[in-house]
Amino acid sequence: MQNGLRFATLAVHAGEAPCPATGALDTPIYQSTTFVSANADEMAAVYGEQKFGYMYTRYGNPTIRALEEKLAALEGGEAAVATASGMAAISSAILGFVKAGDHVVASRSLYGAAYHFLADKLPRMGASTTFVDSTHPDEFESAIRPNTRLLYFETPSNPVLGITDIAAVAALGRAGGIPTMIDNTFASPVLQQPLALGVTVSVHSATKYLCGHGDAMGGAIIGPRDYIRAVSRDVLRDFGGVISPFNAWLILRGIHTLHVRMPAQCASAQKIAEFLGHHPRVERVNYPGLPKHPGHEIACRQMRHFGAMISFEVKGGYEAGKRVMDGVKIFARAASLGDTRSLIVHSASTSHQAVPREERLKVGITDGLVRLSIGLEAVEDLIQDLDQALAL
Ligand code: LCS
Repeated sequence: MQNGLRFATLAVHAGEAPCPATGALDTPIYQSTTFVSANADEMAAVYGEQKFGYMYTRYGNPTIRALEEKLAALEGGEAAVATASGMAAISSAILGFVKAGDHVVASRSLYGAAYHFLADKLPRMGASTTFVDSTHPDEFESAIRPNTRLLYFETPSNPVLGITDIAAVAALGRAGGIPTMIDNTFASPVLQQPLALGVTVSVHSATKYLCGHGDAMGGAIIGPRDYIRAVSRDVLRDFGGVISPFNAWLILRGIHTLHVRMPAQCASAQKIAEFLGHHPRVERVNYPGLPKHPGHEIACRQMRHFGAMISFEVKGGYEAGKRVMDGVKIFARAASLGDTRSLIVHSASTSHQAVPREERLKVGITDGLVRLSIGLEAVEDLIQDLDQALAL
């Protein structure tokens, strides 16, 4: 691809080209586990990497390769590797930096499974994590130890929409010679370009906005070429969390419209957040596009739009939150996010039911907290739906 092309052109074209053999314009799904060599010498050269070629889909596949090149182009990274899920991306990316005896400083406000990986799984491997409030980057700084090998955070964070100053954390990492890693799932590369702000590695649940249609699981790691090569060979090949060619193709197709979907979903989210902000039954709205949000100014600096995720506290606590979730007619009562369909979750009774109340309160997951993923329906219909559910 030519340098200097704009995001929309890259979203449509990067990583893809018509098939030279057939002229097929769309990238074929190479639904094959293995690839043939002409003779023993050629196979030896492919294995030895003296010659470029495919041999086995866990090691690489042309459809997956197209997705990886598109992801690298969109995120402005040197290279990318696609994975089976967001958690495969997060766990592999962390293991690309961390070994026994190492230490990680991570935000406390993270997607639950990412938190569990850092809090429970890393210690099993002899590494440890200190959790901090990443909305105060100085907390990162004071938690750094001589064996700290990674600073990890998510912004906006799931589900409370906390905003971390990306450039500030990246600068801390650079000053200490420590790599930094962001989960860029909530923003997507349309809204936020963390590598340009100095972050070392960006990870995604591609299951969400990148795919965009709620029909494929996937993940992505984007960063320096040598690191991506090391993660692919030393972690993914052995742990096995590779994406299927079909899911890679669905995500490739989803990305073609990412730059059109995302601003539309964000515009609706802004209107819904403003509506909720004025609603008498709503105690508080977490949306970085509202001037009242504590991270609003930072979000204005580092995001192009403010995202399509909102959470809000319903007056009346636990039962009131459940009532809103039960009352909606258009929003789907479902986990995940980034779909064309709008989704709703009452966190305390569903996604966070296993988390002790005091623990979830510490990260702002209050009893009446309801999370919305805003889709592509007419915003007036979504507002009406919430209005009638809040009136019940
Ligand atoms: N990172 C973030 C910010 C997420 O929200 C999720 C999943 C992941 C990583 C993991 O990605 P996966 O392995 O599922 O592709 N978030 C979910 C959620 O909020 N509800 O269900 C899944």
